[in-house]
Amino acid sequence: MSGNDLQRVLLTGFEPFGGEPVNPSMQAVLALAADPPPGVALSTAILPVSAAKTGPALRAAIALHRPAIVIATGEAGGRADVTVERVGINVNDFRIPDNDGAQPIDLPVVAGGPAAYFATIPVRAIVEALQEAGIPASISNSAGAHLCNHTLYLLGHLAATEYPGMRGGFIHLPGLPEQAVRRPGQPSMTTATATAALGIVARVAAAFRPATAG
Ligand code: PCA
Repeated sequence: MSGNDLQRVLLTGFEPFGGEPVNPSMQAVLALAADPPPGVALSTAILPVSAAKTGPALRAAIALHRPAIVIATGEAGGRADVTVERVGINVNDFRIPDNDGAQPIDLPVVAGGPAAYFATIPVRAIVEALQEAGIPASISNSAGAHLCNHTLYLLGHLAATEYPGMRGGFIHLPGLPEQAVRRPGQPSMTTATATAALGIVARVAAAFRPATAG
């Protein structure tokens, strides 16, 4: 396969937020940037956790890298496995303030936009590939209403309005052991496992060819 056959994957992580010193998504994305999985043309970006800045940073990364597929990732502290999000809804309803102190409640991500966009990466195949590799994973039917959901919604909206054919999805990662140790009973996943998981996600998403009409 020539390099030109590879579909470029843009993998994004988020900066730490909510007073945490680290974000597992940032750690895993940086690790993959340093050691990309074979067979994937990979670009990476770390996004700010900000209602005002996340969208512009996502747009800038897409304009720069021109990916066929965008896989955004973030932290879902308290979840026990890698969750592949199915849908982004047109709601900003932040449980906690973002890193600028903003906390939109009951507002749309895109005023006048559709209610929701489904992820366009193969969510079920990704979950199955992760499980086959011995990594706990499941489909999630809600990405919440903070910046992770916001990002998944924006990916759908950008594909619908500016980047036809671009596919997008969102992966939530559990907290890191060093975070969970301060919250007894909270599940966690190491950066090594989370990094392996995102490598698998990128490979499965890039190998997938959606059925074309006709
Ligand atoms: N998790 C938050 C926002 C940034 C992140 O890593 C979320 O689940 O929306």
